[in-house]
Amino acid sequence: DITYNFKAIEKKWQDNWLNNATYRVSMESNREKYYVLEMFPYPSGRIHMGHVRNYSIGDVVARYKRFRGFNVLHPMGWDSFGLPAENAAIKNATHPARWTYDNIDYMRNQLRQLGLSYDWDREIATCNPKYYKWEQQIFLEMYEKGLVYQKNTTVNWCESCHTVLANEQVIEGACWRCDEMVDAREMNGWFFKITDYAEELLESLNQLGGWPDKVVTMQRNWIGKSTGLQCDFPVDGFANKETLSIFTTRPDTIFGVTFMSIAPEHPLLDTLLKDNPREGEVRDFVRRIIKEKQQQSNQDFTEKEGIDTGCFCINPFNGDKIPIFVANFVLMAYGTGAVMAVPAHDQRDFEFAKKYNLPIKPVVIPEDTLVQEKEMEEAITGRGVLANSGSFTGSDSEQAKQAIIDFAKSENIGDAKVTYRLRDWGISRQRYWGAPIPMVECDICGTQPVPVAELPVTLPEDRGAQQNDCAPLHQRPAFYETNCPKCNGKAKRTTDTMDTFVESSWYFARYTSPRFTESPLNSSEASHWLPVDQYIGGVEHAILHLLYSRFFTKVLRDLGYLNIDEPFTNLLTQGMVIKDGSKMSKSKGNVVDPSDLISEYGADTTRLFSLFAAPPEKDLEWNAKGVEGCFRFLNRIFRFVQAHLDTIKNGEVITSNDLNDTERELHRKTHQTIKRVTGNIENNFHFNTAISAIMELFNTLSSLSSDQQKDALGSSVIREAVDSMLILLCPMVPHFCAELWSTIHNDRFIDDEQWPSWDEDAAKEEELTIVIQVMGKVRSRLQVSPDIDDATLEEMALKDENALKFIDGKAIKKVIVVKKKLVNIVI
Ligand code: ANZ
Ligand code: ZN
Repeated sequence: DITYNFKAIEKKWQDNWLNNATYRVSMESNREKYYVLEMFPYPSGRIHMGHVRNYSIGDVVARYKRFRGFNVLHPMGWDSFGLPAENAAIKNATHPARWTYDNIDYMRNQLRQLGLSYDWDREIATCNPKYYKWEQQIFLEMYEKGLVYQKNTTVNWCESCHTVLANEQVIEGACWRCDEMVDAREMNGWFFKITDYAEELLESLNQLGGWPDKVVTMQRNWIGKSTGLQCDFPVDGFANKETLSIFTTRPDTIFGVTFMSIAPEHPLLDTLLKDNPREGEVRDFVRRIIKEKQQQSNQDFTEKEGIDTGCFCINPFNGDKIPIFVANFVLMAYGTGAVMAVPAHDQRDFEFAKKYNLPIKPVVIPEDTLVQEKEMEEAITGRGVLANSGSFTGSDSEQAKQAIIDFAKSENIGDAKVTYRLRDWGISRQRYWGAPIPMVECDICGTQPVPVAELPVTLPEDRGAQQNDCAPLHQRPAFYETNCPKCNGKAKRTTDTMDTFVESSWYFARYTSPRFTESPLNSSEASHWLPVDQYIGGVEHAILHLLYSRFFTKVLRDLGYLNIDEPFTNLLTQGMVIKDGSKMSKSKGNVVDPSDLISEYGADTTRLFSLFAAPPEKDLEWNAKGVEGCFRFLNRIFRFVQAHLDTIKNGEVITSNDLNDTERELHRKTHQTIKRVTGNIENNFHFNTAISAIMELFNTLSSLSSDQQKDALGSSVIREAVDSMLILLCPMVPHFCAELWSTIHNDRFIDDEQWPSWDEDAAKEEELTIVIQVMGKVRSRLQVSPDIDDATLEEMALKDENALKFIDGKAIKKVIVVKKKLVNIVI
């Protein structure tokens, strides 16, 4: 059959791979392991082009590494808890599980139609009790270790998703899922103590040389480590020696403090307002600010405001008496909730001082300039020499930082202090479709963990109708009514479920022993396969999922399950798929359904296009012509192979160097292409340039084999070119290559072959010798590549030292170039 029947070919090979479990792996192998993983999908209903791109990239890596002799683990599964299932179920009056599993069946089929080389025996769905049972056990083991706790606190609330969100899930004030602005609410919830790992999460970012710098920087900033001084300022005129503790990163400016700013929620405020004539006014202000904070999602944009409490405290360094303000920009949850304000050197304090007419006192003078208060138009934030700073006057501000910390320490009023911006991870969600938190509340015994032997705590079959302001499980007595594990009396289960990001924080580890029934992880499998050598996914998880997974890896290590510090050695963050200049999405109405592409052109063309149109880290612009072009390319190869089948089959391995010029040209091109493609994949996954190189090879092959003017191509070089081309292309278009390979090689599997290697000598460009004449006399020679153009050749000749000697500064009248032979300079 001479036409490229992609439908039949793709079906044939997909069945073959499935029936032979071609991509099943076990650690019982003497080949080196390689673990490649793409971020698993949420089963939303259908595969979109972003998935196609992500999974095609991963599949190229997996297939390439197999050809290189690795034992490749390449699993797939479903991040299947989450809100869409619940919302769809409410809307269509079905069960979230029904909706989810139907979607999984549909999407699994779509993935199979793409010919992705997964070990399907390892498939997991996180909404399956066989998965979340282990998550509940991990939760309990973390609880035992003090890494899980419960507290009442201000949380981020998304009204449209009707649930609490972690700080990482609030992106510029809005919900990560639905883009709705979030509010602040006081609520009880469960937290993972990720802050216990703040320092290690920061420190081991240094091990992640295989991650994009951008992602590492984002995580570093998110963790936000600050080193400085915590110092006590005594409150003036209070009998009980009350002090205000501040945190500053600029101890060198401590002599320039002219007021104090404290958070509206500061616990000392009650004491300060006692018998205080300003009490009413201050309380009104505090009430208003707290309310505004709850409504205003992005605090950065609010106007800086404050109010004088009428109280003072004393600067322990110079005895200055300074007013205490309550200010809307001071966060209770950061540092100590109190700030020593230095308007001369902090812009925010500067603006505040201008607004409320407070003194500005410069104490760090840059270089030799003399700063006068009335000249200052903004804060001076750089380093300099200390002024007006007691015994520290005259010292360099950077050195003064440590000296002032040491002094505070010796006087017992302060100490060096490290602060992190990172907050603990709030994991309670007021939703149904998630893993139940395995805790019970007993009136007598208090909060009690569910015994491990009773796991899993499963969801009730029926979700029930949505009632406002109430978690669905809270309305299901059959679920929450239970007995206390300690006293056996009546008790209530926790009715919140876990954040779905908990499931995705350890799924990559569960893939190493997905059916293990004794504990969350089989340590010997986990230590064999982990870390993931190459992880691939969207950059939108730069903090979220990638931070949580790093945290879980360290926790699982400390619980004795893992022996690694970091989960993902290399990370590739792929760009978006865009159409008409914006992200392809349902809401924009610009989606191209991969299924349509697959039925019109086949999976191989779909994959080829998504790899060819852009390097992986860049955005991929949809282009219908590009798809057509990829389809034509495959058709041309297909026809070529069919037309030359006998020649190719007869070709023998090239042994001698006895090739004619045409043969040498193709032989060289083949080896150059192997070298380029291998380099493109190994160095930076630039599959687009790899594919271009293969296209060039094919063009050379087809033009040389039809060029009547040239020496005839022997079958061996043709066979070498075709064989190499098929293996090089196989990671991208696997069905196509498997089919042609088996046609050429009498039913052999291309999967059993090895990646071709190149011969440096064969790949070397042949050089031409060009004679340079000046006034018809040979004066010099040049070694150049055969595809050099005349203009470049002329330029090179005119710069040649020997030629210049004979030109001797005379005017050049004419330059004659004889193609590939000679340049004559007429003076
Ligand atoms: C005095 C000072 C002088 C400050 C100066 C800065 C510049 P980072 O680096 O982000 O950690 N600060 C401390 N606690 C705060 C809170 N709860 N809410 C708002 N601001 C707070 O920021 C640390 C600096 O932010 C601290 O250093 C403090 O202001 C302020 F020329 O102290 B600084
Ligand atoms: Zn939301």
